Amino acid sequence: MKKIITYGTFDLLHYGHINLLKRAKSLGDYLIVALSTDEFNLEKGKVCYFKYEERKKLLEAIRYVDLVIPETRWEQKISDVKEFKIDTFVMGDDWKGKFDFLEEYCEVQYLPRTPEISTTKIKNELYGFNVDK
Ligand code: C2G
Repeated sequence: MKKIITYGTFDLLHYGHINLLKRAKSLGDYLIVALSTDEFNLEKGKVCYFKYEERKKLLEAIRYVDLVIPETRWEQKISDVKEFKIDTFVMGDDWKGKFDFLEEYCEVQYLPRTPEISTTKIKNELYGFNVDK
């Protein structure tokens, strides 16, 4: 069984996220999503609309997602890859190059983002003014 892992906040879940998860799952048989906790998001400078448990419920309802685990810190990726015996680490290409250190432990793939959509764009258009994250 080929195991895939990806990481993210997935707030205000949208089709760009779904495109990423669908392509990530197509690379193997089992997809783990490491979901940023509310506390870790603050470290990332993000304030989520949906709390962790709500974002987790949404992700668990997606057919491509097999398991959701918490992402609590930047440094957990190597231990996650080892613990879950991951074959491929996947991220959108806005992160291109940032996680190449994982190539020592698994395949690393950066997939093209869905360009026209983002959580920030949704917030800006709904609120009618610029939010920074
Ligand atoms: N994504 C995408 N297309 C979009 C928006 C997001 O492909 N239009 C991808 C991102 O590239 C990422 C995933 O969806 O791979 C989740 O995006 P975010 O929730 O914004 O994740 P991020 O805040 O970048 O967190 O340790 C890694 C971090 O937790 C990544």
